[in-house]
Amino acid sequence: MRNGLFQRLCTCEMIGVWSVLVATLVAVDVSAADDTQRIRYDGYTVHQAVSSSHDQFQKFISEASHIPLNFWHVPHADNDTLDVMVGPEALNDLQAVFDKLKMESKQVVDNVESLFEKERRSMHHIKRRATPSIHSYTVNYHSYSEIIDYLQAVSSSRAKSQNVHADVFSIGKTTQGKDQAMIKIYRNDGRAKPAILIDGGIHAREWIAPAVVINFIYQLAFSSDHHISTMLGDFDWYLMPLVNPDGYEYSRLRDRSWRKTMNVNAHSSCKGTDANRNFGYHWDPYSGGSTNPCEEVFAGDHNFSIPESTNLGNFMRQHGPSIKAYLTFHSYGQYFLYPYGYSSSAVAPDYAELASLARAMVQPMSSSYVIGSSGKDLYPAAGGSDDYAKGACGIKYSYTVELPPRDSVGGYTGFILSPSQIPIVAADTLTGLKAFAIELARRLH
Ligand code: 0X9
Ligand code: ZN
Repeated sequence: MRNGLFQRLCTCEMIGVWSVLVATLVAVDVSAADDTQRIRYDGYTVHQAVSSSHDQFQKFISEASHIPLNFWHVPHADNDTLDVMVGPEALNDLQAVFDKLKMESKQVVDNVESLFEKERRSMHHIKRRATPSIHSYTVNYHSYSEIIDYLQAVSSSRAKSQNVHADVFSIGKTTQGKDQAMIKIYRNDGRAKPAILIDGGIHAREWIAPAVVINFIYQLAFSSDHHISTMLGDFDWYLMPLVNPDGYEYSRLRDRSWRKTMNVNAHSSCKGTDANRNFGYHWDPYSGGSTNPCEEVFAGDHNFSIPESTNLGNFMRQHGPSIKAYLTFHSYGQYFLYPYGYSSSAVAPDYAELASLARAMVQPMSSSYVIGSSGKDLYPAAGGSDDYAKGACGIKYSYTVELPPRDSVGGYTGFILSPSQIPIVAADTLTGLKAFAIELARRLH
């Protein structure tokens, strides 16, 4: 990582339907992780219980409202699991609620701090060179500043090529002043093309999502595979690895289980908003969200109350007519969700087309995904970016992809995934993305 506090990264031209936009990106340097300031989870455990129905889950929420819990996974369907982290002092209270509601449960992590430590160790084992190769960014988790360096390196390396271009620009700044960096990868062959928008990292702790987007950027920019060439012939690609860099840095350096953004909330000492409850299409904090700033799913005081969702929403609205598909990567559980998520009765009229395109993507992949309509087949949550893309911006094919694992893999659980898994998950997702783009191009022709 470079040391300068503020680093001017690039001035790059955005070429396209919106004429010329000049943007500068500023990388805010973050100090190396200081373990004394890290929130520790010694003795914390994660429990997995089966939730038979939405009703039972709601009962659980109300019975457990007095217990300090951190939800790693909320059930997305009937008989799905509920993964919840609890501190040692509240363990008996949690067990009592499980018993009262007759919910079967098992302990899946016996010491959360050891799991986090194991992840940190596995990241350090990967050698870093003084001058990292562009490829080296694809095999580990990286800081915000390194991700900006990576995008810049991809862009300048592509600038030497006449064929494929990669323009880096900022769609706006976060609460803490970091740039929300986007890279547009495209082949300039004189034809206006439809676009596909992909993002990751709306939720801070879901590190595999930015890592998968970073890998996909690498493939699009450098692979000589003929499918990639077709994908660049058919579409322009907008890729944003990190929608929520403030939260991501906080989860890297201070609290590994952090989900939200980092904004200060009025009349509360609790920071942050769940950016995926804050988009302005049928925004409703009472549908899968919360009005309490201390909750992980705090939806904000009103829709678009934070810059992270506002900037992305503005981008989607401005480019909605050219963007034909939007994929937002989250983790975990291996779900492929399409709108609408805001209520259990809202189903997109063209849901069958969305479901069949999702099936086309998942079919050649080795991981199996559950495909469904967020609110109806699964559990409702309003204010998602997927709903906004479709409902407000007219982006027909809009999806939330919950990446692996389903629950645990190789002793890692949930959003703690060894860096050795990054290339595996990324390669499988790439297989799906190729199928997705081929099928989408066929439908658009
Ligand atoms: O709850 C979410 O925001 C997503 N799941 S996660 O475990 N990554 O937090 C699912 C969002 C699905 N889409 C909508 N409800 N609109
Ligand atoms: Zn998420």
